[in-house]
Amino acid sequence: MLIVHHLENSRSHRVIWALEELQLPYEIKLYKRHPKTMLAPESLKQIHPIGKAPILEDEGTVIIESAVILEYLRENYSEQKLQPKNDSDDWQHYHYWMHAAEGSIMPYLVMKLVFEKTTQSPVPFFVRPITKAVAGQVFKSYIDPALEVFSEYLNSRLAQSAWVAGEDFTLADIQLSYVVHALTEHYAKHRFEKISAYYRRLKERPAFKEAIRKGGPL
Ligand SMILES: N[C@@H](CCC(=O)N[C@@H](CS)C(=O)NCC(=O)O)C(=O)O
Repeated sequence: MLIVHHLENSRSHRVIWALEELQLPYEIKLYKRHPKTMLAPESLKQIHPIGKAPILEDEGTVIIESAVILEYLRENYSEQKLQPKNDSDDWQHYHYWMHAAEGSIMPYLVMKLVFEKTTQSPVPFFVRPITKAVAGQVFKSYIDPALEVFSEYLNSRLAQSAWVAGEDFTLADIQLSYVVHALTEHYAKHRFEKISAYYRRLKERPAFKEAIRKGGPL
């Protein structure tokens, strides 16, 4: 039996979503975040020493990293579903978005969140303008221009095809969904028409909704 070690309100929603798309039997083990720090509980480290979600267990094999998990499902269980058609150029796009989501785009989104939190954390009133100025400068010179480039590139990709790896929905769309959520809701605020329409299409998929129903809200 496949077991998803799922942290509430997290990226591990994507693994449940993929399992729903593939209509595979699986079990969810739910972990709660620490109410103050929002970190994963120590018990996740008993499954894998890194202690971050998602973790997939398959008959004693323990797999971490969402892209690795999705690729494991593709190689072992998908029967060629949720992937581009054989020998098409779409594979290039598939691999790019599968890796870029966590490897290239997510770090900017996490940095933005961390800097935003820093400016909100309690500091003496005379220090606050300094933390705000530093964060503002980092946003302006480093984080926001990078997010703009990724958003424009994704928007132009979605002007060419319905899904990121061509005309068929694939696991790369699932992997990218968390980034799309953060870009649309928090960074770009629906400035990119194609990304916003794509985001709506992702959320309309029955398997997406079922994953929310079983794993809890994002
Ligand atoms: N790149 C990893 C990210 C893993 C990760 O940071 N997961 C978060 C969930 S959104 C987590 O476990 N956070 C809790 C913690 O850091 O304690 C992946 O895609 O699997």
